[in-house]
Amino acid sequence: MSELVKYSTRDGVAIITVDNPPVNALSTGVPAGILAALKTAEADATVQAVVLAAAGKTFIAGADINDFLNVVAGKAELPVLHPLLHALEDSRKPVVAAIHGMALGGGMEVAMACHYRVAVPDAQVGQPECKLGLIPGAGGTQRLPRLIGPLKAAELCAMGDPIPAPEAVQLGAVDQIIQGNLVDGAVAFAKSIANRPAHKTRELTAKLAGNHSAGFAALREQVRKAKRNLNAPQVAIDAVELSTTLSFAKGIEKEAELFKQCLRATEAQALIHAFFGDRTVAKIPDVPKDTQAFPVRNIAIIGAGTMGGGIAMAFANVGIPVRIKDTQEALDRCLANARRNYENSVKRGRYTKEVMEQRMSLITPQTSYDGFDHVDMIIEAAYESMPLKRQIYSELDKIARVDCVLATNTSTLDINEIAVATGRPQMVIGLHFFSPANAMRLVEIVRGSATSKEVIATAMAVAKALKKVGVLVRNGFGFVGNRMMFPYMYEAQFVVEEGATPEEVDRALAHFGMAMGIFSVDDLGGLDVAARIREEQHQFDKPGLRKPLASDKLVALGRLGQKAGKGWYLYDENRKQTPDLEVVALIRKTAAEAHIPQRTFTEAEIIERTLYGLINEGARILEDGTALRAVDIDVIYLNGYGFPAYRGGPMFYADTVGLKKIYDKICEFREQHGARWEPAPLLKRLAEQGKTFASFDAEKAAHA
Ligand code: 3H9
Repeated sequence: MSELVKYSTRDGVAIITVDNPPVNALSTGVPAGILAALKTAEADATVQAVVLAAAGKTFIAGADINDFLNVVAGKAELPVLHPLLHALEDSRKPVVAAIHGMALGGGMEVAMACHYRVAVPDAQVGQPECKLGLIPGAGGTQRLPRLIGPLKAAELCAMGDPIPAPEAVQLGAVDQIIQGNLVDGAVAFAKSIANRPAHKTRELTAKLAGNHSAGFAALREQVRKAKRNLNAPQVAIDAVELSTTLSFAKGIEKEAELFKQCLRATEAQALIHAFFGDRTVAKIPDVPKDTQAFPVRNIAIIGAGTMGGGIAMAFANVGIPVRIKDTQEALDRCLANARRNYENSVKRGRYTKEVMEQRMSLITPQTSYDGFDHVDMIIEAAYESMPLKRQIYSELDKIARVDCVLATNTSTLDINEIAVATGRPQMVIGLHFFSPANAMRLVEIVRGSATSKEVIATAMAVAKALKKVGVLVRNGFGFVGNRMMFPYMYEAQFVVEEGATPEEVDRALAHFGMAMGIFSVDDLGGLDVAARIREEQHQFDKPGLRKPLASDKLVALGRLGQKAGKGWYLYDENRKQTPDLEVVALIRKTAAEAHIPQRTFTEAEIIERTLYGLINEGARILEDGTALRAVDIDVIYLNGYGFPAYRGGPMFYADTVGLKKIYDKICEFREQHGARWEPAPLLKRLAEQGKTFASFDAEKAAHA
């Protein structure tokens, strides 16, 4: 038949099997292959019914997302699935979709065009297109409401989360759960319904009846809050609502129009960039996929502070036993925090009390190194002090197995200096978790100059096992994320010293889409922590370099941020933040004493002054190889720093603005504000050549 679609028959039932690894996407050749197989089944008089199944780990996971990039680049036409879907629906022989793994997007749309859907109990179905800035584009917004009702359909299309097969049965999207072998069960099911008249989903109308306008209005509001600043989820609701007023044919036409509008918007391109970015970061040119990773079946942590405790929970959450060492007092606090955290999740219905107890039982607190000689990985999460870390590592060197991976959770210290405190620097790596480590998705994986490829492969595998995204970076102050944050944070402080308020700056950043404004971030991290780093790193020692002034004054007043109840803002006992006129007065006084001219700022100016500094540092990081690719920087900022996914990350955002425009603005800032705004050489080069950071990545990949 075709390499991508296999055909066989059994007991009068044709079995069409999509076989397009890894996820059976509807790539070129797949829809045509299914259609050809269907024709064969229809022409075969011995066939009474058809089963549409898929090989490998999943049913069809959707359209091939690469095709969309080609469409936007003008290299391909949009794939049209309707002829296949109509053929399935119009087939004279009943067609049963047999679902395992996931039926997503176009995969669910294919399944809904079949006359019946059966699934294994742990299968999931959904329309996740809005997570890519899209809406279902092959009838999903018109068939799903006919199966499960318009409001539920709109909710699924707008939220994008898949639902388990048993729930899909209750809603009417799946007809039967198959226990045991799926294809056997599907064939038996197909035989049982072979002589019954089959419904065409597009002709169903019963569930569309009634007035749903109040429900749609409420859903729009709910989605507006849950999917802040996103357009596609709202468009998905619009498209589903059309199913209640338009014929199926007209609804499909309108859906196609809306789909195309979404596809051409920056939102879709940014979210597709983020989707592939999450997967690209796993590809490390000099660490091939088949590099042997060390198994990590159990771990130990040194330090039961906020980070150590969060890391312990992250491992316990995925069933990996953890020993955690500290003083009894610190351990008691850590375990109490973990329990409180888990109890909150139980209260919210995320999991049962039994799951919580099982996770707690995986964390073993201890004040000694007992058992550290058995574990596969030791993560040191001690206070940020080089002498302390060096001492810990020299102790570990005597205890840990030779094949034990030694990871440090430092966010500022030199991995190489830590590594040489052991006789095995090749086993040492940085695992920079972000707080709260049990919840935040990002781990910067820091390779030292001696770190072995096997240890890198192990760290990447551990991040994946923790359901986090691990991004490999090189050693160097602040690695990638924090190094870029400093120019961003200081520029924000200069802007307030020139006349804006912290609230105005944070509001502009919130409107841009940042999860938190930079002053709120500074309050969360602690102004004293930032001040210590400023001191230790001699960040402003260079003569002529402008130094932020107000932050030191706040520290001197004990305004250390959230933990002190006051920093750039005031905080109540629930950590609710309010602006503080005293802070604004202090900033104005400081500026007057330093003769800093005052002015007002537009939101656009605030964004340029703050984020262009961050992007400029990103360009330096790319050029000096601290990050492997621009997309790695984007993934770091999307997953660890609250950068809005619909802008694709700072480097992707820079490409959408245009590097020439950013470069010109930075040159203008250099004229106005001096050498700290020196444009990064790579930015200059790319801007002059009319190129993008994405093209830089592509050229690098081509030469790898
Ligand atoms: C759509 O269907 C629009 C329709 O309405 C019709 C319009 C006309 N295409 O995630 P993994 C790759 S929109 C191309 O690591 P997992 C992925 O890049 C689509 N490639 O595996 C990776 O490649 P590599 C709606 C895809 O087991 C490899 O497969 N569907 C696609 O952790 C393995 O992926 C979605 O949004 C694709 N559709 O998770 C579903 N999907 O190895 C998107 C995956 O080179 N996919 N790849 O890095 C997923 O959510 C997850 O991949 C899935 C498996 C849950 C299926």
